[in-house]
Amino acid sequence: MAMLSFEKKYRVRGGTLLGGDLFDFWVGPFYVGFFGVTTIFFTFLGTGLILYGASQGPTWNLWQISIAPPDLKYGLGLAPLLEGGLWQIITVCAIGAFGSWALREVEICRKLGMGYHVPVAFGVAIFAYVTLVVIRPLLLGAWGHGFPYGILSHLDWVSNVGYQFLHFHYNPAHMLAVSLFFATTFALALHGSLILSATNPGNGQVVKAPEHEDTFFRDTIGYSIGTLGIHRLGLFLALSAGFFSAVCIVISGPFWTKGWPEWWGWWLRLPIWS
Ligand code: UQ2
Repeated sequence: MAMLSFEKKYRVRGGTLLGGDLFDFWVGPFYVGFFGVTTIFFTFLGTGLILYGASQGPTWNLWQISIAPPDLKYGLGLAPLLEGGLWQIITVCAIGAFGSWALREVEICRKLGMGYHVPVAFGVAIFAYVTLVVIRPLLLGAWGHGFPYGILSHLDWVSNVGYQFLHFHYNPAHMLAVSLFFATTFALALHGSLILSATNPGNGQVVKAPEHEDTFFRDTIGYSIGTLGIHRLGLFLALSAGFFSAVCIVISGPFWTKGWPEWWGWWLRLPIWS
């Protein structure tokens, strides 16, 4: 079905979670909805506050601009605007914008009668962010444990927190997350190359079907996961990578305070060695 006639058929009222018919309309190609309005609100407010924070800082160098969280002495309380208060409001705006965007996706899924896979997948990314700036700081007792909003400063934060645990690569959840990130790129490389090889075979040649795709992998490794299966696997690998990234940072501090290499002492302490 051509896009324009498809849109006529599916650009229908209903499926909203909040606001009823009030915001149930489109602006050009974009669905608005109650959560479109809240997305715009939080995005503009948050971005404006970042710009204000930058104007109060020492530099306009894009790489060096940074909005820092409060000092640890403020604990879980509110901090003055220029001493982390901006970071706190910007964090609320970010979560408001990300959450609104996810709920707008849900409303569009409902309109189209589709599954909620996309907003659920986005939800895992939001969860990873919220773990860094809310859950872990709450568990550690200070907003100052959040990461600063700056291009270079957030890299410094990752490096510093990593070295606090001597060698972060020994964190078992970090190992899992990294392996899942690699497996995700491996799966997408296999899938992307397979699809292009079948559907773009070269001038004058006929486009190949899933039978060819299945046969390629049966011939090479004796197994094909299938056309639907590869997408289930891809989603599973990618979401697992994000999930275990959140786990690896939330256990660092709240549940393990020594160096990560030491964690592996449990293996040396097994009674079977004596
Ligand atoms: C496949 C299949 C596809 C694919 C790919 C495979 C026809 C178009 C890539 C092969 C994938 C396998 C065997 C799984 C590999 C496992 C990991 C953990 C990366 O069989 O079906 O559909 O795109």
